[in-house]
Amino acid sequence: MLEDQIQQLQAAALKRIEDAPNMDALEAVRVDVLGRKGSLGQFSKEFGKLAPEERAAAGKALNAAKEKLESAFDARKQAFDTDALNVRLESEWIDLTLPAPGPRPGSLHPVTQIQREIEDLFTSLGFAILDGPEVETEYHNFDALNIPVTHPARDMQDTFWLTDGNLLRTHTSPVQVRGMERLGPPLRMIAPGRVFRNEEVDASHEHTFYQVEGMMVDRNVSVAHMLYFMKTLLSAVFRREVTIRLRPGYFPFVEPGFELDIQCLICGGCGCAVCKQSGWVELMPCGLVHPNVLHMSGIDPDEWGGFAFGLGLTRLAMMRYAIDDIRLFESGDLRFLRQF
Ligand code: FA5
Repeated sequence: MLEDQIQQLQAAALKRIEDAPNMDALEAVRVDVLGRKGSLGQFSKEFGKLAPEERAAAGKALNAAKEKLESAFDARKQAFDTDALNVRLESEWIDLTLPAPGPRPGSLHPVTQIQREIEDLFTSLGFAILDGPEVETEYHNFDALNIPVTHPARDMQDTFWLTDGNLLRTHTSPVQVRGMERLGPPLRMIAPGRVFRNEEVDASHEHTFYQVEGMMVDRNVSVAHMLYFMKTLLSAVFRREVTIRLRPGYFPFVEPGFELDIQCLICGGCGCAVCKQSGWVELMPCGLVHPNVLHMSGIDPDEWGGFAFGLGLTRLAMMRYAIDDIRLFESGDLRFLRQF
C-alpha cells in the first residue's frame, strides 16, 4: 500500500531530522526527502497507477507527510538558529555599563613646563608677564631697538618678511618696547614667546624657537641687579650649581652688552655638536638698556635706567633635560614628547 510506504518514509525522515547533528546535515535531509527530486516527490509518480478513490487517500497521506516533515524541519532549523545565536551572544557580549577608557592623559611640552616655572618665579619677584604679537612691525622688531634700517645688526637675524612690510618677529625684544610704551616706568616684565629666523637648522639652531625676554626699568638699576635676577633664574631651573661665564656682547639696544654662556651640560664642557665643540652654549644675552631705546619709547634716560636679557628658552630646555638635538622639540614625535 502506498500510504504505508509514505508512513514508513515519514517515520524514517523524522528520525533523520531529529538526529541531524548540524545545519548542514539537516539541509541534506531536506534535499533528500522534500527537495524537487526528493523521495517524497517520487510517490506522486506512482499515483497514475492507482484507482481514483485510492489516489485521493494517497494524495492526502502524501500532503500530510509533507506538512509534518516540513514543520519538523522548521522546528529543528529554529533550534539550530537559536543555538548559533546563543553561542554568538555568549562570545560577543560587551558590558555597556563599564566606564569608557577615556583619552590618554597628555603632558605639557617640555618648553611649556620650563616657561611656566619661569613665569611663576618672576611673578613672585614682582614681574608682569607680557605677551606680544608673533607678526611684528619693523619698527618694534628693529627701529625702536636702536637698529635703524641701514644698521649692520639687522643682518644678525635673518628675517622672514611679509609682503605687507611686517615680519615674523626674530626675537622677543619687541615686547620690551611694547611694555615700555604701554606701562611706562618703573617696569618689571618678562615676555616668553615664539620667535622665527631664517636659520640653517642644525643640532642647536631652529628656524622656530622660544625665548624669554626680561626687563627692569627703574632708578639706579645696575649690572649687579641684572646678574642677581639671571642667577636666580638659573638656580630655579637647574636646581643645582651650573657653570656660567659672562663675556662682552654686542646688541645695539644695550650698553654695555654681555653674553651669558652656560657650560654645555650635554658633554660636560668637553665639546659636542650642540656646543659646536666649544664646551659653552650661548644662553642669555643681556645688558643695560641703551638710552636711545628708553628715549624712543618715551622714557627719560636721565631719570630712568634698566637692564634687559633675552633667554634662549629652547636651548635652556636642551640643557635641563640633556637633549642633544633641538629639532626634536618641534618634531611632533610622540616617543619624544611622552618622556615629559
Ligand atoms: C637676541 O635675540 C636678543 N634679542 C637678546 C637680548 C635681549 C640681548 C635683551 C640683550 C638684551 P640672540 O640672537 O643671541 O639675541 O638670541 C638670544 C638667544 O636665543 C641665544 O643666546 C640662544 O640661546 C637663542 N637662539 C638664538 N638663535 C637660535 C636658534 N636659531 N635656535 C635656537 N635658539 C636660538
